[in-house]
Amino acid sequence: MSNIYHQAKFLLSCPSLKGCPEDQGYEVVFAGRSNAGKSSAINTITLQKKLAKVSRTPGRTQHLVFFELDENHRLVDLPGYGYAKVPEHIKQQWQKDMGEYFAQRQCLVGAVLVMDARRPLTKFDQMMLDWCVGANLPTQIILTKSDKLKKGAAKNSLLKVKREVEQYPYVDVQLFSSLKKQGLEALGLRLDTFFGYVS
Ligand SMILES: Nc1nc2c(ncn2[C@@H]2O[C@H](COP(=O)(O)OP(=O)(O)OP(=O)(O)O)[C@@H](O)[C@H]2O)c(=O)[nH]1
Ligand SMILES: [Mg+2]
Repeated sequence: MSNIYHQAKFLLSCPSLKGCPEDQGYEVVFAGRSNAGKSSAINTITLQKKLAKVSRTPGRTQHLVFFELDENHRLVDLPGYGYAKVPEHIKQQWQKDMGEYFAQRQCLVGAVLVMDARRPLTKFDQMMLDWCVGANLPTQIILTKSDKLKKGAAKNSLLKVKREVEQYPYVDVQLFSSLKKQGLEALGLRLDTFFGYVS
């Protein structure tokens, strides 16, 4: 995998689409339920412990957070959706904003859909997947926290999701653990293809 991810720097964060960086260059978004492990996955892929804020409390990331790899390439940490403890109208607004982000963002070249390996494809996960598929977006589903599952259970989870998404040619699935750094190389190679860093 390319080592461009290691040079990721915080660029900006914004509460809604209005504050996003200009829609140019190439962007890969990390999306998924709150507490799934999106921010942790960004830290893992960039080999930086504190780049994206990680928290045990679901709903930590409430802004769209942009990290730049260089002036034309960015990673984006989306707010976790499905968080139960924010008011319903804020949830609705997030959902609307995120739907628009997927549908309208021209520089978006790929998505990493982060799902908990222990309970993948919740209805929220399905909604995100529909946005990705609807936007014809190459998507890597990472089943995180795989360290919390025994080998057989992790494999079953992987097979289950694989079966569900085999109808979509641009969607792939892998196991991932930020804690054990499992699946890091596979994710890095997939990001490389999203960005076009193919050697
Ligand atoms: N065991 C284990 N714990 C993990 C892993 N990834 C994340 N966690 C833990 O899960 C919790 C949530 O992680 P975050 O990375 O903050 O999750 P997030 O999806 O960014 O959450 P929001 O910002 O709230 O949407 C933290 O306590 C992490 O330490 C993993 O691979 N294995
Ligand atoms: Mg987060």
